[in-house]
Amino acid sequence: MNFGTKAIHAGVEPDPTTGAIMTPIYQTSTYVQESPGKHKGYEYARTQNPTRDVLQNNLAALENGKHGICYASGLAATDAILKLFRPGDEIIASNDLYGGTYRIMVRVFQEFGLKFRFVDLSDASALEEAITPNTKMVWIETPTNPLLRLVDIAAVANITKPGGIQLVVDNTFASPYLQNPLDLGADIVVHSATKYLGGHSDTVMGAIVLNDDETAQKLAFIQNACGAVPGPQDCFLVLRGIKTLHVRMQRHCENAQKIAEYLQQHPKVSAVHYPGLPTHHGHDLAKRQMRGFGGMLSFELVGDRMDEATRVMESFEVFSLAESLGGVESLCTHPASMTHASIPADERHKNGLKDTLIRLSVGIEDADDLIQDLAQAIG
Ligand code: P1T
Repeated sequence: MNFGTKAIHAGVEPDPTTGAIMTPIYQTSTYVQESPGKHKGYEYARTQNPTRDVLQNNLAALENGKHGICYASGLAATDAILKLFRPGDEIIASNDLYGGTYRIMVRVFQEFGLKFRFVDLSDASALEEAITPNTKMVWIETPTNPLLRLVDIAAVANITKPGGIQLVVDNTFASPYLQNPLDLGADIVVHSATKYLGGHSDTVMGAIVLNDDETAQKLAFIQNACGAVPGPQDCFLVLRGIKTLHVRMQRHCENAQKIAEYLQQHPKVSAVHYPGLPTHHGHDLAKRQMRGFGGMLSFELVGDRMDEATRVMESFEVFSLAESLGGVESLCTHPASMTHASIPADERHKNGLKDTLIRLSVGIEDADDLIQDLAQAIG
């Protein structure tokens, strides 16, 4: 089955009791048993829910994986993965990554004895130097948030595989339509389903897809034992969002490419970070690893002045200034004060994230209107 057909049909069957073509929202906390232990496979809704089951199976199919497991948010999914490790275990993560991911690693799990090292993995050979006998996991985003750096998943997997190190790829920015990390050698794929999967800025959710049965069992145990499960209404919304994922992503990519090209020739713009530009350091890798360049980009203004960046962000009429990404509407974000504020300023600066960086989540409106909005805001 090809992607669009899988997005609409994989794991989805008409409702067995009524034939409803749309998966019902099983809004229930418990299930009636005929006799103690004699039931229809469902006992309590933290443990199992039919709406959630359908979504999990659909997501597994989209990522070409065996198991899909959903959580209450992207960070709840990250939390579940980090709980697979023990004090003393070392984790190497990309140095450009979502601020909340950095925060849960350093402010929560480091307190419990996990050790983290943040490395620029856009050169995969830097990883070899960072690995120690205690390294248990490598965590990458590609493209990264917010600098859109590319990491070579297959090259990293070649380094992690022989030592049995788990390779986790946060595939939120690409979505499964553009990239399937498991096919490239990753062990675990994680998503903030809040973003492109949901696609309509109306729900918060996380998802994990993987092939290994034993790790899947542990993650499903954590899902139930720790309880960070998504509600059935949210599962329905993400399932509905996924039905148009392929169509939305095509327009996100088209619009973002046009905007990146517009910004690149703008005399007041000094840098544009978008893998679809031939000048991007990872353009050739993106062509190999992804099926399109995505809807996210970031840019810098000539002069690097905060007052000028603020003026631009306040001047948008179509773009909305807000955290998050991946919805149908275009958003503008200021990473230094919003999504990445939990990373200390000196760490951000060291990694190349300037206080003046502006990030765009390019929506699926008409590209001409978006470009006109940028033109009037930048001036
Ligand atoms: O917000 P939540 O569903 O918990 O997902 C966290 C998360 C994980 N991974 C990546 C790459 C992300 O971008 C996020 C959330 N990011 C934003 C809210 C943002 O605006 O960047």
